[in-house]
Amino acid sequence: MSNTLFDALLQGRSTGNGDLFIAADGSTCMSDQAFFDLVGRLSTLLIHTGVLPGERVAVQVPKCIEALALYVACLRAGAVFLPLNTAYTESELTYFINDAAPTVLVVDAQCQAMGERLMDASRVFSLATERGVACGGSVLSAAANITVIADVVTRHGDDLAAILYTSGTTGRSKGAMLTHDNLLSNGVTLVNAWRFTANDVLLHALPIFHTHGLFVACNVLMLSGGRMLFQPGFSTDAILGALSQATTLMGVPTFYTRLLADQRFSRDCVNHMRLFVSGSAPLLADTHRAFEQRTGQRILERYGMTETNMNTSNPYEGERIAGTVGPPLPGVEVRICDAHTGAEVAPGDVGVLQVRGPNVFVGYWQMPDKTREELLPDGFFITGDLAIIDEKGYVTIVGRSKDLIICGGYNIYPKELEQVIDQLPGVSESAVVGVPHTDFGEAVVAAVVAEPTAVGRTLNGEQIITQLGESLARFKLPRKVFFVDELPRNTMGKVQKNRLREQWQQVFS
Ligand code: MCA
Ligand code: AMP
Repeated sequence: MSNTLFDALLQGRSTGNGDLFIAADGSTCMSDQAFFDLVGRLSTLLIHTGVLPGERVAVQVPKCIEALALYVACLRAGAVFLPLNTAYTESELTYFINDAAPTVLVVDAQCQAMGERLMDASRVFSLATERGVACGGSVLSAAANITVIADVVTRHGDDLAAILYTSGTTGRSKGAMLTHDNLLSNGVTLVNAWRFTANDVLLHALPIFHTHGLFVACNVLMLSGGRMLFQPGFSTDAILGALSQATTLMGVPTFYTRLLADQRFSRDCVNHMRLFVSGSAPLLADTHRAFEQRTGQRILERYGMTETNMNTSNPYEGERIAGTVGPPLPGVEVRICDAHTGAEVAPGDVGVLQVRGPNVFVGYWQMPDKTREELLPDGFFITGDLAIIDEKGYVTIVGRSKDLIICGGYNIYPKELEQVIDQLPGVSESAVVGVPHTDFGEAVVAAVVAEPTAVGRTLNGEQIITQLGESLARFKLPRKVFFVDELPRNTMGKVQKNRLREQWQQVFS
């Protein structure tokens, strides 16, 4: 029996060094053996509940070791793991459940009733946590005394391992289908590129429902046989408290700006650290330089997407150039093309970045048209990011051809918000843009045109934000709402979002 990704993650463990994880409070550890016993029990529970190979298991639970075990258990059971942002509301979840039709749903114990509104109660399990440590829930009690099915379900490289939803410019989220080979090839590439070994300890403070925290961080550490210090989320105090036990940290740029904002964060804190990785959003060259000045270490910035995993990375050895995302990773090809004609642009010119390699996903779940639009017949994927490549092969992301806001590493598609805002009583139309924000990089601002009768009477910004919060995750909500008489439009009638961005450039600085 062979199971491509599961076997590889396990193999790495056989050279491990005893303790696989340490939970946030520093006292809860789980050994390799205990982790994989748990994975065996959870995968057996999934199979007993009726999960067949290729079926989806949706998971919306707070970060903890057991949540990670659920991911590996899905692989072992031949299932397709479908992680969901813990901030998603019931309305957002309804879409994912209807679209992906999972066989099992695992929710936060506090959301059991919501889970049962979405799916048959016999297929809904819960997981309870306290400060990042699991403390109960039906998924653990049901798996506690189960006799583990010894055989691992066979899965080949081209079988699906996971579906991760990523929002789209049309406002409808798309499920990116990732195979065992996609995830394994990228994981192995990163282990080698970033020199991960069994001696590494990763300080893990990212969420584990996205590519960065789940695949980049956890797959790499499992494959290399290293250990992780799992923290439930980012807290400067907790990071400073645990840094001395770590060798590496992976984060979004906000992690680094927050650390730099704290005077306790000094060269002494990081003497023993061998690597700081940044990604998911642009790291300002200023932050890169300030970090080096303060610590003597150069952050390694890399670039990826949910659909492609990691594409480019500054080198481990060699020059890490601030403001660039480095050359393509081994096995990954990149090219820069004209947004309209698709033809390759002249060297050094700006265009849309396209990527090809074993890391690139196989398509969007049940969206063949979208897949054809973005995944070309020759295997290149259109990222929607605007980039240039210099003569040394380093890629610089200079903008986006897609209407996307990245706030603290979370992606927000304006269209999704505009559709909800436009439905609110008293709203005529709206436009949502991202503007610079010192902490989050970008933040969401909404321009709203009120119906003439509604101004000042039925509509105000706070109310709009509250109403949006009923159906949208909190991280997507506008930080400010501005009322305008009309939206700026070009001669074609298209809203000129750049003018709105310019107008509110300074609101958060
Ligand atoms: C929290 N809030 C946010 C965000 N995070 N609002 C907008 N954007 C955010 N990113 C809201 C909360 O809902 C809450 O609002 C308030 O801000 C709490 O603020 P704070 O305590 O400062 O936030 P935090 O809990 O410290 O979180 C900030 C964070 C976090 C640490 C930057 O957002 C984070 O971990 N981001 C990482 C995201 C990530 O993993 N991205 C990778 C995607 P209220 O009080 O109103 O509820 S994968 C990817 O992009 C690709 C593939 C790649 O290349 O990696
Ligand atoms: P996601 O949709 O969550 O997969 O986010 C992918 C997007 O994040 C990419 O298309 C880029 O726009 C952005 N991104 C990821 N890493 C970087 C980076 N290092 N610099 C700039 N943008 C990045």
